[in-house]
Amino acid sequence: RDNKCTMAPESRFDCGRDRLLSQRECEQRGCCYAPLTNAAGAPWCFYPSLYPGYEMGPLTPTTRGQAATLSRAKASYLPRDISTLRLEVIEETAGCLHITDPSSQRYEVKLPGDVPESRADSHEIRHYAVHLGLSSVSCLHSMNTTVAPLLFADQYLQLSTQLASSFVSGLGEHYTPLILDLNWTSLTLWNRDMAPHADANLYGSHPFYIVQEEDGLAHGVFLLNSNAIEVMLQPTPALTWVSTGGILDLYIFLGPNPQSVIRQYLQVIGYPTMPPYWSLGFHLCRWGYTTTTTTRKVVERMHNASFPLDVQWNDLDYADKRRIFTYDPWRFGDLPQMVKEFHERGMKYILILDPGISSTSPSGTYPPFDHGLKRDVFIKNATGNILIGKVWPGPTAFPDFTYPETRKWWEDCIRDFHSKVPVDGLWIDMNEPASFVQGSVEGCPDNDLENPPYTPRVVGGQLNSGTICMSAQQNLSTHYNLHNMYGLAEAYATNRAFTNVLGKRPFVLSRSSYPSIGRYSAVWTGDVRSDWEQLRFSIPAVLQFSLFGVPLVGADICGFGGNTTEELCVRWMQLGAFYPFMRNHNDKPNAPQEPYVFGQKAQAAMRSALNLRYSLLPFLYTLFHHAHTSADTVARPLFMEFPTDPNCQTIDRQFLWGSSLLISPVLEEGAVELAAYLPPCTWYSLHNVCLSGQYLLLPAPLDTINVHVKEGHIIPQQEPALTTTASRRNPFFLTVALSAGGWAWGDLFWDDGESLDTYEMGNYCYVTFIAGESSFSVCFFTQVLTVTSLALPMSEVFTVQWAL
Ligand code: MIG
Repeated sequence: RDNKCTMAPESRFDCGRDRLLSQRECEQRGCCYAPLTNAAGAPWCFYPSLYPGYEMGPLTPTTRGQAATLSRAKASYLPRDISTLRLEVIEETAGCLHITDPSSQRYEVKLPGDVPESRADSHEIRHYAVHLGLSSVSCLHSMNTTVAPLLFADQYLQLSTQLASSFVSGLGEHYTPLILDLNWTSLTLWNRDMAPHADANLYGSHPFYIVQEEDGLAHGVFLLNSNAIEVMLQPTPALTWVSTGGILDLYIFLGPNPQSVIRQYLQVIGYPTMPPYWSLGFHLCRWGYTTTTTTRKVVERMHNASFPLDVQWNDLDYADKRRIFTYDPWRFGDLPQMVKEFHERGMKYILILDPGISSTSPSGTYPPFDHGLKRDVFIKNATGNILIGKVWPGPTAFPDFTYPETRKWWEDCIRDFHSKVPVDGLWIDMNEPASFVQGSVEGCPDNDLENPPYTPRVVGGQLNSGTICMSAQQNLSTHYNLHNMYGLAEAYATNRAFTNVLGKRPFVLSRSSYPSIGRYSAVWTGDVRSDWEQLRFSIPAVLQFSLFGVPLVGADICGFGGNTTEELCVRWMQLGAFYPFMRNHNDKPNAPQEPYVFGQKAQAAMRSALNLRYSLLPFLYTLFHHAHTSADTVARPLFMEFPTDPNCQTIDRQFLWGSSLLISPVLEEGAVELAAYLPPCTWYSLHNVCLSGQYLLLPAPLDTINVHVKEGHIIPQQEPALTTTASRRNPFFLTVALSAGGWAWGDLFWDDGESLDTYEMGNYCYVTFIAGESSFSVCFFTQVLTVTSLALPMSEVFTVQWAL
């Protein structure tokens, strides 16, 4: 017995995860008990090397792969243990392990929308499996899940796996570096209205991780499960999934490189949507633009100070008594007129929608609630009455977006509102869903859903903290099972409804997220504070959403909480100019942070960052095209592009746009230079300074953000303007960075920027640029329709003017 308990502290797997155990209780479980004084975090009660668990029966072929029965002779220590399981090992898709209870129908995740179309390269996954000589059984082994016992009880599912390396990313949404800390940390996936800070479960849940292995190889794992999940990370290196329900539906993506891991993941959850062109422009928002007069003045001052601005926003201020689908008759009485004026300037307008529907307006005065009642769209409590929580308008009911009739009602609400206020985008906030009372105004019943045998570490200590009751009833299942998908369901409903209303590409911005949300919505990283640390952590936050298939993402520029400073705001505008989604947003009580409130020097720096972004929008838009059609990432971690360069494995203070533009922002107060890493090849600044070398100290005065083009690439650009409506009419130009061999390549996707399915229907233009041998050619649709030969200048980076 003893020698089964002698593993090194870092290789111990916790046997007392569900609760704290005394020595006696630990040993009653048949586990090892050995206190440690010097290995902080390692468990004292842990599984011995041989611990009784499920025995696997023979594998028999199924239509999808092979299946076996798992059975255990003696129940585990967990309540409502399930002693017979069905294991299916699936070979046709990336799905590898599928573990269910054959004797009862357990909740299983169903992502909204159609199953993603099978993509041209969907055989890639099987191809690699064959290539690596994996049979279904070795697929099991490639995970090495035998390091600790599998547990499967009604409300506690546990699976451990060894990790191929310590370079693990993903498992959002958390406030972490890009590479997760494996030193006995735990990450809970439970959507929560919570300002980003360490050790907290935040707005979204993404049970997906990617592991960088040796030699540039990578693999990824996705647990398709929407219950509360806690992931334990330990230095073995190893990882343990604990979920409070559902089934174990585990996908393994074999890569072999990081970018193909992400593509394989997105083949399961869906490729990102193509955003409207204007949504890549600059967005300005704050809580506290209290009237249309104020809002108009903001636009006026931006314009007068020559700052590009595509989209003006309003927060809750616009709504009458904070009720969505209404507007305040006094402060926002001429809202429709204001939106019209913005449109006449070539601008767009977005406002906020919270899901909570006020339930206390006098009957007949607030149609969204009255109609919702009639159409039975609201979530019910355990006894079948409408569950009432509390949000900004006071007592509120919550639409059940998993119910088809709710989605129709939502579309009717949007259509009706849009006929009065022709908004261009919708901002869906508070959709964790957040509530100011725990569970409901009447509390929650005392049962196993509200107080499960094991509650993962969540902010507030209980699953129903800051949200609605777990035993609330939705069309598809209980809220206990569906909570993490509330925001996704709302984003899906909003995207579909808004598409039908507009007949154009919709723009939706969601706070809460779950896998596949990138098909429907952009995401922002919530209530970040105005400080340097939060500026710095916004990069891994944005890059993580890239890994999750949500390329259109950004943090609130200059910070949401607290007052910004001029220097911080300049640096944040410079970095924010390279967030795929660029919005400056501020909380109500704070000092203003619109670009025009600062001194002339700061304004000049912000203006040049904005103009730089606007000049690069054709390139950014083309990257979104590749995200939409090939699941490429837009904002890209260095390790994706240079997987074999060990120096890139952990970098998250710099990042790339696509494969050719390297962004190295200043993240420290007072800094005027910056230690940057340039992967080995030649890089050019946009001002024709050639750099090579690896670790460099780059000058970075306040008016500068360092951006470098990789040799061999051509960046399509356009003269900036105050809106994309105007900039899209400006001449294009190309920045060409020749390789040592004297050639370069680039491309451009161009369409009208707003129609639906332009790629799918062929209403676009795709241009390839090739420079080499003193000639320059422009090819349309890869066939050479127009070839312009020009004498190339002798310098290594140069600009070509060109008109489409
Ligand atoms: O409880 O609508 O994250 O961006 O300004 C705060 C007011 C509600 C939270 C969002 C924030 C927004 C704010 N909202």
